[in-house]
Amino acid sequence: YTPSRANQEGNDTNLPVCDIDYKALKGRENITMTSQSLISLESMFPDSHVGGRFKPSGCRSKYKIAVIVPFRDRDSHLKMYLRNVIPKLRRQKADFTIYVVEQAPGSHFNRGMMRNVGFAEAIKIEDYDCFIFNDVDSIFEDDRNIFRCGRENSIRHLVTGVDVFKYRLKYSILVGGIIAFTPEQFRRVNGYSNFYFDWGAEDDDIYYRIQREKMKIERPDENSTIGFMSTLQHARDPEVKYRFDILYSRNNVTSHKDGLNSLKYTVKMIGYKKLFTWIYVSVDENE
Ligand code: BGN
Repeated sequence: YTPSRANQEGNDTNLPVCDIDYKALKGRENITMTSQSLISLESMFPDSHVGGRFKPSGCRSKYKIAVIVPFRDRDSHLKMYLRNVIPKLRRQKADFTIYVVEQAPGSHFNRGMMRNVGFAEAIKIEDYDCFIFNDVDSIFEDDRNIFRCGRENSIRHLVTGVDVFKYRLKYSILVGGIIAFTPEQFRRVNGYSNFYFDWGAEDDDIYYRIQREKMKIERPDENSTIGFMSTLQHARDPEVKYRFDILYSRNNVTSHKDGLNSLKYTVKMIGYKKLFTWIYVSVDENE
């Protein structure tokens, strides 16, 4: 009994392909702050499939989406994330599964690596069409901001403005927060660098990988509020000390051998929960 087999229950192929019903979308909304328990959250969404997969009823989504959320020590953010993001994605009639990739103690947090692990593990479970990497503190405000990938040479960054930067991007090449890659696109850039332990710069690093591959960044309409995002507040994380040096000296030289193809980790546990699939992973910082 594997989740992928369970997900094949019921023959979806007879259903018509879903059209997004733009009238059923709510548009931009304030984030709902909640201190609900996970159990009460689960009871809000009784019809999820094993491992937290959601599928629309009555139609078949065009794409299967994995949402990869790197995680450590942010229980309250995770609950807020689930509370706000799941209803929006359901209104978009997405076929999606959230993967919470939690880094075990013993090494500094490495967000790039957690995203790489999420990709590598999720693709073993299902044949996803699109991977959306989403920080647990980054919540999209508008359900018209459809969670989907760009075509071929176009990486879709789903953010045009961030609340704490006056609803702008901090700088034009920012690709943090929420970003979508097809499996082909993610492999082409060799995923994220594994070098950045602690906070910062791994997103800038992948920007240069995208640029090196001569792919472009697309975003929702910059003249509307559709791409606006709220952030959940937290104490500042320790920063990667030499991130400027790593970013500028190493990226172009080593990105073809630092990333998905050099990723080393140990999966300690996979939990197929009601609202997400939990991947608990340890990495060796000194390797
Ligand atoms: C930047 C960080 C990003 C982060 C954004 C938004 C760096 C490296 C500079 C060379 N980049 O400053 O990682 O997503 O802020 O907070 O620190």
